[in-house]
Amino acid sequence: MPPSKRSLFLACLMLACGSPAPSQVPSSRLDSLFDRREARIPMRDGVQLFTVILTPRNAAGTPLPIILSRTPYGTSGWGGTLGILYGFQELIKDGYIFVFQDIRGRNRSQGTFVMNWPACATRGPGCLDEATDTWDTIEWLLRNVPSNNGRVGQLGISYPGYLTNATAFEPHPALKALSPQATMGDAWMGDDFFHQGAFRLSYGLEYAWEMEASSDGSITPAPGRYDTYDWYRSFPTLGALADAVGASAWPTWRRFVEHPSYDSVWQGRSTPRQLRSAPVPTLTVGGFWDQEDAYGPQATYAAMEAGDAARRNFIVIGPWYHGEWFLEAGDSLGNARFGSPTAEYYRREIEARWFAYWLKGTGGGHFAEATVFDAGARRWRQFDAWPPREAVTRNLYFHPASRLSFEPPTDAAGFDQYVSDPAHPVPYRPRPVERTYAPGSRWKRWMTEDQRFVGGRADVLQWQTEPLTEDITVAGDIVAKLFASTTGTDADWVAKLIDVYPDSVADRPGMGGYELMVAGDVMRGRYRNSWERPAPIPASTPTAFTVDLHQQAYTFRTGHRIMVQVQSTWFPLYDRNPQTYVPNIFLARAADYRVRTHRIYRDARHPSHVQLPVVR
Ligand code: PG9
Repeated sequence: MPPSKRSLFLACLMLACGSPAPSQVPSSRLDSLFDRREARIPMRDGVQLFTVILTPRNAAGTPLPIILSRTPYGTSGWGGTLGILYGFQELIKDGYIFVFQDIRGRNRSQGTFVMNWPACATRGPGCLDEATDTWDTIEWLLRNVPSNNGRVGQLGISYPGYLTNATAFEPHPALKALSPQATMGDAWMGDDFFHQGAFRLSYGLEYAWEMEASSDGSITPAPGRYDTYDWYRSFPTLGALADAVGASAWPTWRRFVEHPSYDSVWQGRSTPRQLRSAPVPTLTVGGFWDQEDAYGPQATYAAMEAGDAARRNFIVIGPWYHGEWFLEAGDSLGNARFGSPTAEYYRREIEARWFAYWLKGTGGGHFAEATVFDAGARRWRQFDAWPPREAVTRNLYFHPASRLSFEPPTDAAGFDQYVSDPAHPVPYRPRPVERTYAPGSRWKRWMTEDQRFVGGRADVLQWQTEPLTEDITVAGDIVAKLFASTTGTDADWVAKLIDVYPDSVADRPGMGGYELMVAGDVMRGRYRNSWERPAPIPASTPTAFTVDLHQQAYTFRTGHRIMVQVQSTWFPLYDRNPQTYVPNIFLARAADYRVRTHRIYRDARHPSHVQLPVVR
């Protein structure tokens, strides 16, 4: 595919186009709606950034605000002028000048692309980063775009969401509203490339391949098998895989290899670690089932909230995959049904009103601090703090015979165990595991797959409650506290919180007994005491591990059960832990990968449990 089509295709898959948007506007309407102008905007160092400016034809000289979106995926793609016909329909009706820009080194812009370009450590004349490029762009737009009203908003989803957050490091005074959406907040801690130390193998490799084997996304990753589970498993080590595909030529892959732990390279790229307040009114948007960047919106909102004395910081989290709210109706995700078009509601009632207030001064300006969708109860909820202050932590404890209950264990000893074999890892979703962004890939909905597909495996443990006699609603942070041991010296711990549907679901018989993952994540055991300084796990010794499962707003309904699953592989989304401590897993030898026995303890001294934030 030619480069421009390729990047359009890439962005399309990331944002899941292909599922027709509910009320599509034919693409020929772009020309009838807007006057299009292309510009090469000079940055302070002389580099020119390719920019498309769309001015509504019917504006007739009325001063309008500008909405800016910057992208690495091409201004003609879904994050640019094509997407405008889908996700921006409500904004188009209200009347804005839309501006799309290729960032440095991507597509038609000059300069060098740096994946997640770190913000300047100190601001000054020599400093250059995404914030300075955005400042220079806005300065130029204000002077050169006729009939702008001097007010600018910025939004973007995913990488463009990260770019929107980056603007906050040095916001231009004309910038009046920001909406970072599905933002990559911290690529090591919980977003695209690592989760709590475990490397996102398939995503990290395929994304770096797509973005860095060419400057315009024109290279498609080409795993040698349709079922990439088999393909990734055929390489005994990460080094063998990298050699086979030439990954050492890609800067981001080299970053993985040279910086496997949470050092200054990752910390310097983490927006939550650096943003301390919201200098501009900010509406952060995320999805609870975002398969790429669920953590970023939660973490960046929380970081900005810490210093938000001016009350400019707001959050929306819906029942969505990565960017679903931009293109779809949002009434379902995989087999989960939400009872109403949640994405349409968000675009019309929240996003459009948000920009109209801050950029045009229309509306009352009353926005809930937090608006979240409870997919179990199928309703939107508003809170005046996020996580809600009224949430009470209740612990769900593991017991013998696969039981889970709010009663702590009293036994003096007790554990369940499994054999974890890196040669036979647990798939993270039902096979075949198509290439991440392959046409028809089930990537975007994997987090809502029925977890029964692994329930019968001997290397997946599970505990579940009796059918609930009343609804239990959670809102906020969910955390698994595991007491575990390995016969080796390193191990990964995956914990999943699951809603088990009743056996009989009257209106949808096919959902009988469905196991919907409400929250889940992985942590790499070597980082249990420090993300910066890994250490071996003492062999065969009960040891405490914390797995952050992040946030949810969800009602487990009467008659449903709550389940927790624990396992040690989630492949090939996460690489295999050798289960033998080596200083750098990217350099591990085949002989380091060993079969180990893992125990999860559930006695009075080692009461493994999941912490639930329970609200009314
Ligand atoms: N999840 C993609 C990404 C964002 C930021 C860094 C790396 C990858 C994206 O969809 O843009």
